[in-house]
Amino acid sequence: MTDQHKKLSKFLSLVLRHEPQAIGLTLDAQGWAEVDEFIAKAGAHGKLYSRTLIERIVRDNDKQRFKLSDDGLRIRANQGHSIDIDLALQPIEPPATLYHGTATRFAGSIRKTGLEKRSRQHVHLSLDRDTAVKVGSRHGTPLVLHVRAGAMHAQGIAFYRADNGVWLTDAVAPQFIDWP
Ligand code: HQG
Repeated sequence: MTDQHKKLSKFLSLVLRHEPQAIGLTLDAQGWAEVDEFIAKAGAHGKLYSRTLIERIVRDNDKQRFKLSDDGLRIRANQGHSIDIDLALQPIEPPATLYHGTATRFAGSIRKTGLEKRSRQHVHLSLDRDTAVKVGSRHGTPLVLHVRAGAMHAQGIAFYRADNGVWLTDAVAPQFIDWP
């Protein structure tokens, strides 16, 4: 992927997750945009996409951040939104343990209140430790917390798996977190 493609991939992420209004785009309630409308409106803001380029971005994205509808006419981000949309994911049973990557400097606060979704729509959890290390490293010295997802689920707390494999839940109370 060229640098230019990376930039256009990041801009697509910005529009679909956080700021559709930046190019005058409206997403539907489940976060979908019309591909042709996105191309036209992004183009009017100096960002030049083609359908082929969008298909490539979707296919090659390292975290599979985007999804095209089956008919190829619409696109949405798989997760990570700050805007209020409903991904309409079905709750499913999680594995016994999931991992959350954070930074050591957040430890004191997380011990008090547990994991909160902050600016996003969910708390993001990973199936494997390595991914959690990477997620945590974005914020500073990584700290990997073990979340007792199975126990939470047994108490009726809902879990979802986004189309790119990221696990999502509303919040994780301190009693469900195991510290390293
Ligand atoms: C922390 C990336 C203090 C939380 C990744 C995290 C992921 C608290 C930060 C996705 C806290 C929020 C999401 C509390 C939570 N006190 N800090 N009580 N509760 N936090 O970026 O999980 O590249 O919104 O630990 O791969 O880091 O965007 O969430 O450190 O999948 O596709 O508050 O974003 O994917 O940070 O990352 P974020 P995240 P993309």
